[in-house]
Amino acid sequence: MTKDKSSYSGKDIKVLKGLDAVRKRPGMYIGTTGPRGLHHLVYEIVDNSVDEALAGYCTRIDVCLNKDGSCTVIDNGRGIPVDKHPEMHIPTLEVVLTVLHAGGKFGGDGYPISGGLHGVGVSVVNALSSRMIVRVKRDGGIYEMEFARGKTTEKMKKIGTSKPTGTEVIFWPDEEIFETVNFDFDTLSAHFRETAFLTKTIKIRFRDERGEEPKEIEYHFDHGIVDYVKFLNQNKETINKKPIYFEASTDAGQVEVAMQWSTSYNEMVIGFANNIHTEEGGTHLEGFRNALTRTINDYARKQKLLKDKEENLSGEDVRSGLAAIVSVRLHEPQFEGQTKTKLGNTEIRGLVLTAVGNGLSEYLEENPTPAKAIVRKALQESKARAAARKARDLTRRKNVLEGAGLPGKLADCSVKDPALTELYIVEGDSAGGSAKQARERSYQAILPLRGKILNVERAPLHRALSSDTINALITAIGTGIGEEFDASKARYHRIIIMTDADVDGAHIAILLLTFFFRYMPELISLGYIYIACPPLYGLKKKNTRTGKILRYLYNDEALRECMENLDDPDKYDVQRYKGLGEMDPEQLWETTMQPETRTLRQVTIDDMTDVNRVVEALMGTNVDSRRELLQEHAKDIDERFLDI
Ligand code: 0RA
Repeated sequence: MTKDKSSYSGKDIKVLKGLDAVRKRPGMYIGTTGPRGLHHLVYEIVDNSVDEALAGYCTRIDVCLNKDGSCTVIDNGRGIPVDKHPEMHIPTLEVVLTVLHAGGKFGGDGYPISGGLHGVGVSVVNALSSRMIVRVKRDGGIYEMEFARGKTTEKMKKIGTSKPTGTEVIFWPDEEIFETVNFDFDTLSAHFRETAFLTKTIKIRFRDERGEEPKEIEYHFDHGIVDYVKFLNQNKETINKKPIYFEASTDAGQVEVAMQWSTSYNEMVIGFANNIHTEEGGTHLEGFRNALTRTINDYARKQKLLKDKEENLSGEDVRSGLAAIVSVRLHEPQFEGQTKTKLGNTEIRGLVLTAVGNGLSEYLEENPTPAKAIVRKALQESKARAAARKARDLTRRKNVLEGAGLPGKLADCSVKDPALTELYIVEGDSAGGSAKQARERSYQAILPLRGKILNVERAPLHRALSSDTINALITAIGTGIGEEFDASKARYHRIIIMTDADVDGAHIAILLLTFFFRYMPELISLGYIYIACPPLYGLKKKNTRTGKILRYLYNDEALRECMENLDDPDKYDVQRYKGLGEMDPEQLWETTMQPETRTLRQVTIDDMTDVNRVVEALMGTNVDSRRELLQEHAKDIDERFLDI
């Protein structure tokens, strides 16, 4: 691509504010100082390199995790400008790295469209690094500068000459700021894969040199988001073998869409705005869904696949089994919502609506065989849904007749404000009984589940909805599911899965997580779903009548450590709890339910794609992919389940 490389100069950069603010309140800039915030540092630098790629100047990015805890990001873009800044009278490079929000992104024509993690800038990374080295190849030279905690420690100097251009950043995340400075290879790798899917021109090479054996992976996808939907559907039987793809652009921005249906029942429509995953949706997805439903119905009617008197296919019908990527790029994205991942720009709705309307109807006209298969799949879904609705209406009426909207087994709490209440989902009637006695009934509700929980990954919706357990869960939680889902109707803001600390308990927990992931994923995003951690062992003195437990131990390592530190281990007995039912209500309260002493693990979704793949592989019907995944993760399988 040929572009005028001299179009940008120091004057385009607007100066805003110092970096002390960032160190004082890091959360304001990177969300958290936990692992998520730590990884955001890497994304921020890489996103700047990606911006160079989107502007047509950069083709490869190398990321390396170094033995000394630092991270190196190298790109072959234009390089950060090194000329003297007209207002600040220091090198522009120094301005970009030491002044908050300095960057071509804010005004100026340096960039056509910028990504960036909500565009906080490389200076934020500098502020939060105990040390940073930047090398720039530009204007024929190689320039180097060094910083510590956002302050210049070595002025810019020329250290060599170079024809090729580019930027290299090495940074050491500050231990004074972050809870942990240990980068996770898998988390970063999944993010780079996503970035590479969304930016087809880019090659991202990722190395980890920290371990004995260095690890390395390279991402490059010639077909971009088309490769992405194929990846999402890799274990499934597809309906349109070749993903549908189209793109469009107007003054409002650009849109790119790829879509492919499979015979599965779930919907996987993922939206991005400037490469940022919009977890909470937004105008781009509204436009997409609207156009999709309308276009498929129009086509079905025209082809007489849908009779005149028949009702329209619903949005859920047409999206059943659909994997789609909707990626938009725009100049000034507005991010709204609880986690600032909902796109708010209204002009984007129309852009996507028109693009999908035109692109999809053209595809359907030109490809009658897959087009008809897609409509047939939606028709099937519609019939199943009608049958399920009938069944549900029946149970509803039954509930009304019985005078209660809530499941009979639910022992509800008396407080009504959901922000204060908790629902314990408990395996088995006996544990349920203990939990009912143990609980604080003002704000803790108990829902005991008897028998097997349906694996919703393998069941079509109408079957899931005829399961008593699933119905009890849905009515107790109160949000509804699918198009009726409304997070604000949640009756509890803490929903706690409490199962035995054994294999069966883990299995039940996974089935429940699968249910939440498929039917109420927003509750996971909102952080409402938790897993209770009951103790595995109780330690008590031998030959005492009271049998009082001195200590509870939650895993094998804690037990080993505890035994090593006892002066005379022979004086003690260790009791292994096989189930929640073995603890008396008081013990259950103390160890697992009392807010001051219990341990809860909040369930989070870091990467939808990976979770989706894992859930599909583990819970779906493809035996080979399940075996592969289990073998791959034989060591840490338990952790992986619980981190879904
Ligand atoms: C400010 C202005 C320009 C580029 C960059 C910063 C830039 C930052 C980073 C961070 C990592 N790699 C980067 N590459 C470039 C515009 C430069 C121009 O118009 O020539």
